[in-house]
Amino acid sequence: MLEADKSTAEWRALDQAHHVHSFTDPRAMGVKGTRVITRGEGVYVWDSDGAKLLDAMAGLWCVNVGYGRRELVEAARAQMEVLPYYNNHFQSATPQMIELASLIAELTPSGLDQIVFANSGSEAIDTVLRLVRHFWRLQGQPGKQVFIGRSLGYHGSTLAATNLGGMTHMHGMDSGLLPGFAHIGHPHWYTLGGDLTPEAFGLKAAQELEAKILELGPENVAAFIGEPVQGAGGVIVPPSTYWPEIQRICRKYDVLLVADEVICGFGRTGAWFGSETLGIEPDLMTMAKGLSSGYMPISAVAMNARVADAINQGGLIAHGYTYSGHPVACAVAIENIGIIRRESLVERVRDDVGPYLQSRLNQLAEESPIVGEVRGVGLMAALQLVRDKATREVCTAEDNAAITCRDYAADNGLIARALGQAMAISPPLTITRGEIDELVSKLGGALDHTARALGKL
Ligand code: PXG
Repeated sequence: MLEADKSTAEWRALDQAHHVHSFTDPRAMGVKGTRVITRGEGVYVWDSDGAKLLDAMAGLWCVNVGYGRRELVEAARAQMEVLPYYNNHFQSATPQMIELASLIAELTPSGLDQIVFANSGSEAIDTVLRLVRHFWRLQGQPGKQVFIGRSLGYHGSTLAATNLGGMTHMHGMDSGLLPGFAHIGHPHWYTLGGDLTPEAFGLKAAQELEAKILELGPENVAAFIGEPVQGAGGVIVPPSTYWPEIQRICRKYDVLLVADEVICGFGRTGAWFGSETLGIEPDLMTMAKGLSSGYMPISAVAMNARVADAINQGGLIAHGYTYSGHPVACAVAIENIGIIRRESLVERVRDDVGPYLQSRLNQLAEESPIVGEVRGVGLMAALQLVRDKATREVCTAEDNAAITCRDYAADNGLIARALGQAMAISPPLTITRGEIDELVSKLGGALDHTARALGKL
């Protein structure tokens, strides 16, 4: 299945005839046509017309070590030869799942030492939901069942993950929320902070959690879940006051704190986990994406001793998937972590390319009449597109600014993400300063084009 197998027109016709896409309006795609990506190397991918694109989204925030890594190919091949499949049900294990579990326990902040495997971020989230509810029953508090998430939170698209998330257009597809889920607002100062300082707004946003817990009754609340930096919701980096206050409130009412590290984990923020960057000490963590750099589907939940000990002493754990701890996925994840360590990618993001990217984006924002805010940490960032910088009036859907910018960028060799009316980027951690310059220059071109379309340039 090489790119030369079929022409782009042939791929598009077959695609339209038989393939239903994720998060896509099929009518819009029918007009524009599918972009067929055929290969990747480093920070670049190529499409079926041979166009080379700098992938500033690392796939979907996941290809942390970049494309084309022979070490990962070899790890998968070697494992398939020896043992392509075995499971962890009914007291079985493979060496790979045992080794990976101990590696993850070593990398996560202290105390998160018990690991449950799954195959996607969404499945890890479902796993948390089931294990936490089980935990509270074992604790003799069966009433503690409600999970609190946040608006614009993204935790995946299984039923539980959709309900935990705060994407209203996703809730709409299921005719609203299921019982057992509640939400508070998100901590985006630029759009919601008004006249408050970011610090005062951070406290106010966190205190919504206390009000929600009291409204529901602490005896009914199982856990609060949040991404350290909200990813799909727009790369929302909370003010410094936010997470300490959230944590204080969780402890006060004995509500478990779950950090969804699916995007932030494995170096993205300049630490192994976003919880370290943001100063969070969660009771449970979910991880996926960067765990294997997207080369194989795999995810995990890490639990602290309080939760894990209760569950481990609570009888049969009636949970698990056929592919939980799949040996090929584990072998690839082990090698992927090896690459991140050998190439010091986490330190590189923290000390070198992360600060460089953020400072180049801030320059870009100063020069552009339509970028009101650059937010980000490490190698994740978003540029807020605005009508008016002085009043912080953001663009609306009618302006179509982010889509205009994204499409122009793609036509000119750059994949960036339109998130609401912001442009998001999250490139491979292997990106060089030279490639960041190329990224920023292409993004600048797309922003200028958008500013002209909006009559601002
Ligand atoms: N948690 C977080 C924080 C995520 O970002 C998931 C859970 C679910 O993972 P799976 O592997 O089930 O997809 C995610 C996934 C986007 C976009 O539009 C983001 C994700 C997935 C698809 C699209 O930016 N993140």
